[in-house]
Amino acid sequence: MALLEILQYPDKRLRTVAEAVDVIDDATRQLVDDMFETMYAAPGIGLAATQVNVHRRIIVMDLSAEKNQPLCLINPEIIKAEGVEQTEEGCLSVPDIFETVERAERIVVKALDAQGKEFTLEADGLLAVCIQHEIDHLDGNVFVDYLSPLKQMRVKKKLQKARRQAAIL
Ligand code: GNR
Ligand code: NI
Repeated sequence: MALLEILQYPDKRLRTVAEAVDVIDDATRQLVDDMFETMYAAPGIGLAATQVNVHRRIIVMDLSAEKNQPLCLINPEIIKAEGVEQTEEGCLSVPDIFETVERAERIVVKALDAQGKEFTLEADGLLAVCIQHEIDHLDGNVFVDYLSPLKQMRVKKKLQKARRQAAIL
């Protein structure tokens, strides 16, 4: 097990489009384990491989309060989406920034689990939001991209300031 480094916005590597996984081998399962450990330690409710600079289509999530319901999606595909919902989102790659984003309200997603078995999942609420947020990462997108240019500039300034402060302390 290992903790992985999480890329920080606006790191250009977050713009990489991840490639589909074709073989799920021991190294892939090791990566999934390390991603879970990194997500739980952060702590976060989801993590995309893109955020740990691995550009393959792998997502881990756990929305349970007890942190005992790990969910791994490999090569996820949204096969149905309906409705619109606004939710306040955050991101481990954009620390301490929370902004409202519009997403589909209900989705059906098809993916492989860590054993390579295909499954479909119907999701709404925060789970649906999180899946869409993570698939965005795999496509090189960050939730900040949905904000107005002015808000995006403010987010960048706030993150710069926080990093300057952290460097001094
Ligand atoms: O931990 C996270 N919380 C969160 C809250 C609202 C909407 C999306 C998320 S995902 C985020 C973890 C993360 O950055 N995943 O990419
Ligand atoms: Ni994120």
